[in-house]
Amino acid sequence: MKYLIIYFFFFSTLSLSVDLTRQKPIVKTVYLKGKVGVNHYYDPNELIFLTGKLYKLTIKNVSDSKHYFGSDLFAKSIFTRKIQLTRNTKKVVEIKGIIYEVEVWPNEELEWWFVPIKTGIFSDLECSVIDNKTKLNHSEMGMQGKIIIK
Ligand SMILES: [Cu+2]
Repeated sequence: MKYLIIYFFFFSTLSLSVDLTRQKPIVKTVYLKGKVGVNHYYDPNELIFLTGKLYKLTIKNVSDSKHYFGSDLFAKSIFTRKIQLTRNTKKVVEIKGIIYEVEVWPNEELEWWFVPIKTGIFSDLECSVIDNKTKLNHSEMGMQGKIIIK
C-alpha cells in the first residue's frame, strides 16, 4: 500500500502541467520620481526578473509629471497576463493583451502582471515625455533604465 501511494504520487506530479500565469505573484514596485525643470527618474532604475515566474509590478507615479514606462525589448520577452487598476483597494479596470508602454499620471499607479519568457538585458526603458521647463524629454534628464531577465 505504501509503495502504491509513492508510485501514484511520483507519476501524478510528473504529469502535472502548470498554468504559469496562475502562480502566487512576486511583488515589485518601481517609482516614477522627479520634479519639473530639475530631474526625472525611475527608482530603482534597474529591474531584475526571472523567467517562468509571475510578477506583479506596481508602477507608481510619486512625482509632479506624467510618465511613460516602456521598453519594446522587454515587452517582446514577457507574456502579459493583465494590467490592473485599483481604486481604494477595489479593482476597477483590467486590460489584457500585448502591452509595450504604459503612461501613469501624478499620484496614480497601476499593476502590470506578467511572466518573463525570454532572457536578456534591455536598456531601452525610457520616458519620452517633454519637460515643460527645460523642453528636454525625460530620458535626456535621467529617466532611463535597464531591465534584466535571467
Ligand atoms: Cu517621464
